[in-house]
Amino acid sequence: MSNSNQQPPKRFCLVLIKPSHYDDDGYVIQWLRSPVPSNSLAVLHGLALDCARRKVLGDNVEIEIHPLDETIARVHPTRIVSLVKGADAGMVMLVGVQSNQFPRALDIAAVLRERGIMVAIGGFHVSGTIAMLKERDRDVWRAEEMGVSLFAGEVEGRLDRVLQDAANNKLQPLYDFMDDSPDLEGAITPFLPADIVKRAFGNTSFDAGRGCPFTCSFCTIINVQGRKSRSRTADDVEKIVRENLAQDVHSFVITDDNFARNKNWEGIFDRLIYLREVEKIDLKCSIQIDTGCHRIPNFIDKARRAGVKRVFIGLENINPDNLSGARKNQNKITEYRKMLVDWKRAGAMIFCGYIIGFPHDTLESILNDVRIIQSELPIDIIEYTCLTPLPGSEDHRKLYEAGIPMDADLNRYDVNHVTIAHPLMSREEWETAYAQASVNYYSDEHVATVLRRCVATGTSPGKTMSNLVWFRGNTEIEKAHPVEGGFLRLKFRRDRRPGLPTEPPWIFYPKYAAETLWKQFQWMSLFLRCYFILRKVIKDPQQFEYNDLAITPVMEDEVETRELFQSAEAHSYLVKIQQVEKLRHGTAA
Ligand code: B12
Ligand code: SF4
Repeated sequence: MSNSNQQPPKRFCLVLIKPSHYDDDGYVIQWLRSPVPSNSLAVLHGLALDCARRKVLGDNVEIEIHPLDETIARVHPTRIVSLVKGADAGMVMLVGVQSNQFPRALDIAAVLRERGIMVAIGGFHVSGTIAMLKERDRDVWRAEEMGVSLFAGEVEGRLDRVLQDAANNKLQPLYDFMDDSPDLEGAITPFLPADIVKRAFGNTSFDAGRGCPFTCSFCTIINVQGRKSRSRTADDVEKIVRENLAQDVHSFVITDDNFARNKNWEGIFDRLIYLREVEKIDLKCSIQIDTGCHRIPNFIDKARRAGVKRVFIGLENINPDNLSGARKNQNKITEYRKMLVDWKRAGAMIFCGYIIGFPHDTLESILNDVRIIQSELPIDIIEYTCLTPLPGSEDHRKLYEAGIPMDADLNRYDVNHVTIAHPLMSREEWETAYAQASVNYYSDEHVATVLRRCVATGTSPGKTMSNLVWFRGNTEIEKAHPVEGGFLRLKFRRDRRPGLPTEPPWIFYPKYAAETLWKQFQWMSLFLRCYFILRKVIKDPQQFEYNDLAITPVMEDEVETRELFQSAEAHSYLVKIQQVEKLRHGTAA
């Protein structure tokens, strides 16, 4: 048959946008470079590529995909309208939209919907509120009103249908798969193109599994992804690694909330060990785990051999009453040091999440806890967050159902803002405690201590110093939470939150230039200060003999000697666990 009779292929334009959110001044938070790429975007992009390859819209339709991570790329809604209208058909997907990103997502959607573009939105805010609330959340309802299609649940195995509905102009108002979580074994693998990965300092991300068995009341994950571990296989993970090695990407952020409870953790580690030790492939990764992971036989040792260089641990608090109030009973303060020392021995850089604003916290208790952590626990980096009733969590549902006031602006649900009242602290005290905890932890003196511990235990002091600078600088200089921080803040005059005035050029540009120069100056001086601390530490002839309360091996009498166990709350916790131990061994409590 002659080619001249064939129709040229039709183009379906699919734009995938992972939105950012607004800063306190109403400008979109964006950077020239930002270290953690969006796994939600990687997942949707991987699935969309698969749909394009399989030609799910028909043999004569090419699906062209445009992934955009707004944290590192400017989103021009009007240009996107032209892009979609320039094709034969198309749609925009707002992906992985968290609660704090929902207002920004709606602002993008509004422009697109006004111009007749089909838009669908999914991610934790839609899924979490649909899972937990009896009524429709106010902002989700606004999306529906605009004619935005909602997607609740996970899209593996379901993207064909959404795309086909869009191609037939029959996008449904709601796709609800909350009761039917897909199996991840053999699922299409997440993938981000090299140009996005480069802007994330060469890191890419993938989720090796979803779901967590625990029941923390502030957590959304268990209500959205469930409590049963669903995992990718070792073969899937090898495929992800090889696809990325092919584009010269060697650094992976594994985004499972709790990789230690991934049912395939061992098989996945064994495969990574094979790649590193037998095939001599240079790869490294970061994982998130819980505080009980050191009790899993071989976990830490295999993590080390699999190239785990950074671990994120949900320590959350050192007050047992706060932990049990949040049903985080798996966090046992008596085991913190053993677990941390084991990771130190494995040479990993330790990042701990720490929540500020639990009901028993006061300004004084928080600063006292920071001091105890500094002297007794071998943590490298602390990531502070404000206790936030995140939509999708049990905390949020309870407050919502009880009619207790919560901040109405979802943009503030970024765990960097106070959004509820506290029983013991005023809002100002809570905000002061949150800011001061960071200032105190990242003091020059403590930076020196952390670096000394690194040298003595075999973690890279240079890399740790860079992370200390990063966390301190993003908090103090950029006023951004470090995990959503970046290098060189970008601001666009016209990208301001609706409702706030567009500043005239003669005010905006000089202010932005002065602010940028001042910030770079502060970054430079912070870097140099920490660099000189590092030099002093590594020039110390006694550097390898350094020892202190935090890195010394765990001893029997610690509950009597360490300040960590001297509070009234710690005392009653110790009594309780001693009673449990006695019962377990058959003696009367
Ligand atoms: C890795 C991670 C990060 C990474 C990367 C972000 C990312 N999304 O990849 C970093 C470190 C940057 C990060 C930062 C933050 N994060 Co975060 N993060 C996670 C984590 C642990 C994994 C994300 C992930 O990969 N999920 C897997 C993906 C595939 O799931 P998904 O996004 O839901 O997408 C699926 C479906 O929803 C659906 N879908 C999604 N979008 C769409 C769109 C359409 C159209 C369709 C059809 C389908 C669809 O398909 C996907 C595949 O099935 C989650 C918890 C979790 N388990 O998800 C928290 C989580 C998303 N983060 C959260 C928060 C609060 C934050 C921060 C605000 C605060 C902080 N300090 O941590 C910042 C925000 C910064 C930012 N710009 O994203 C909350 C959000 C809660 C909420 N109600 O909004 C979560 C749920 C954790 C928690 N504490 O409860 N995070
Ligand atoms: S351990 Fe982490 S992921 Fe699991 S329920 Fe608690 S907060 Fe959620």
